[in-house]
Amino acid sequence: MTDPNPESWGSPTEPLSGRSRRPELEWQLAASENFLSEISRRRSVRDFSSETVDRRVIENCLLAAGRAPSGANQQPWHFVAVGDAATKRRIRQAAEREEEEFYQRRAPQAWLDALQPLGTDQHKPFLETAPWLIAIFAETYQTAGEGDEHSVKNYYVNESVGIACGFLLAALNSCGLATLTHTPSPMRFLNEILGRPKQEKPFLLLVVGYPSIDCTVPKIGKKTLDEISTFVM
Ligand code: IYR
Repeated sequence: MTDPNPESWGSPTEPLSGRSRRPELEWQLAASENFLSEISRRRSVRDFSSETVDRRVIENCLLAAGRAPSGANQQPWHFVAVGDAATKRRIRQAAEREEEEFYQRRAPQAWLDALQPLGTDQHKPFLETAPWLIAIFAETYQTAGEGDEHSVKNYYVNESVGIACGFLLAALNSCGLATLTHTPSPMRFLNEILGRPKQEKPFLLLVVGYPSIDCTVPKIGKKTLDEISTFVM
């Protein structure tokens, strides 16, 4: 039988702070509109300027990403923020090798057709131009350290890391930074270049900075509310 005493169900609890008040509807509508208008400004950018971004801004955004909910609160993510020119160059070289393979041989014609509106190709100069690259790794299981045979499985890893990346994109956008979600495939070269252990699967390579002055973006739209949602009420 379940123990009726909630204190014995799990870890100790604490009062929920800061979220007990029910907000006024007017405030809530304005907040949702502001968030929508801010996030609507986000575009995937492929022409970056080399203007620097203070490390503390990146740190705050990573802390925001780390607030994401995760399976069993295992927080199965690791972020590597790369601002070093030599490391960015190595990443660009490795990514372009994979991309060339992709565009010249691996990608089926249907995939190339789907990418046509984006105007992408194997050349990725932004991996060197942008001030920061953030490689996000998904921790499939945990070990106590190198050589440790005993491992603990993580749950809902892709969902958890995907949510953390969403938080990160929103945080970076909120402080006026442009981003590109880049996924050279396969991305295992990131483990080697960045010295991450094999249980960490490269999940996403984020390019972060400011758009170049003459930056253009493809003319593409987003689906309407009716297209993306259904209300049952
Ligand atoms: N990784 C390649 C191809 C690519 C694939 C998808 I799906 C995109 O939305 C964009 C690009 C590249 O970065 O060029």
